[in-house]
Amino acid sequence: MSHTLENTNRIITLDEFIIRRQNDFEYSTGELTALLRDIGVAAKIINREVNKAGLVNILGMDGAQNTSGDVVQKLDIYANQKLIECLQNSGECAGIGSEELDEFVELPRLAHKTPHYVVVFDPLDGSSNIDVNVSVGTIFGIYRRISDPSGGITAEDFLQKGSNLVAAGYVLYGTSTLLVYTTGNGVNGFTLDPSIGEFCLSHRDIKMPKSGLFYSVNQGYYLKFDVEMRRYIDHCSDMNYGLRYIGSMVSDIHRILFQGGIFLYPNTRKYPRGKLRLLYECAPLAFVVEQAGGRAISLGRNRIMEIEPKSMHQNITIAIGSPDTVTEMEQFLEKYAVRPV
Ligand code: FBP
Repeated sequence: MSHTLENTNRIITLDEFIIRRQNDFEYSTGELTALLRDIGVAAKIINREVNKAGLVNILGMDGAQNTSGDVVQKLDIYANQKLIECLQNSGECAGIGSEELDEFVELPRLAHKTPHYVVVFDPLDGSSNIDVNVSVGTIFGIYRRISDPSGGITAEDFLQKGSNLVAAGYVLYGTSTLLVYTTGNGVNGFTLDPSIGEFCLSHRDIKMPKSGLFYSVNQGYYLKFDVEMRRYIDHCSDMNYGLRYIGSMVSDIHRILFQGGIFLYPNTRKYPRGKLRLLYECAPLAFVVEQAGGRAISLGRNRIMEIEPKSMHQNITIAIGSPDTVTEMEQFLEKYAVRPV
């Protein structure tokens, strides 16, 4: 019997899975494989620090603020640094864009390498939850660069639509640590087995429920939402949907991937264009959710994956989750909208 990935229940590590699925990629030269492995290594290092955060002096604020005005946590900085370091291992990454850095950064080139990819990431999403031991995550997206690989990277290499992503995913540092990713051929999840230090295939070909009875929004902002959003939230409670909001998008999206439902971050007075970042949070998670059968739109009713970023730290409103539940929300926007967002 040939040892295909499908008909086996032996341990399949992330590395083996990536190599065996390499031919799924359009440009399957091993470069993307090496990049995904670099991200896997960074995730293990960050996981080690997150897990012992309470024991070492890495909790709390660094005191600095990032471009979006968020107070930066020490672990944010650490995670950011580790991702940058690890993405230099294979030499396949020409540059990075991080939620924690104002501008993109060109990475030093390895002698015999011509890197064709750039990576965007939110090193530690939900960072406001770190100090209270609530799950946080790393979000990443990989684009094939547009600029000439023999030259330097440019902003256009990063300001690409989500539909240009060649791979995207997240690492969830929760009760266990999971890496979930897609290359456009379905979504698979790998659980870190600390005893062997390997991410092992644990969730094969994840498919999101078509609808769900959970909605996820910071209802504390209810009075600051537009009328159509308030009408939709009223509808959710009329329908006895359960409200679940962890306050770290990766954790909320991960729950919806398995239990269904919808996650919303609408525009508010404080965030007139929404709070979440198109490049580092919304587009990569939209790619994963769509590949699992879900939907992701802005409250302007545009498909997140089709929105062209205008700047590295562009904010966007988002409704993401089970296809039927997002469509139901969309109908509320159409019915009650008083002005296009
Ligand atoms: P960070 O990436 O800076 O952590 O911000 C994003 C985030 O924490 C999301 O993970 C979460 O969904 C949202 O902000 C929570 O925002 P709010 O506290 O306004 O509800």
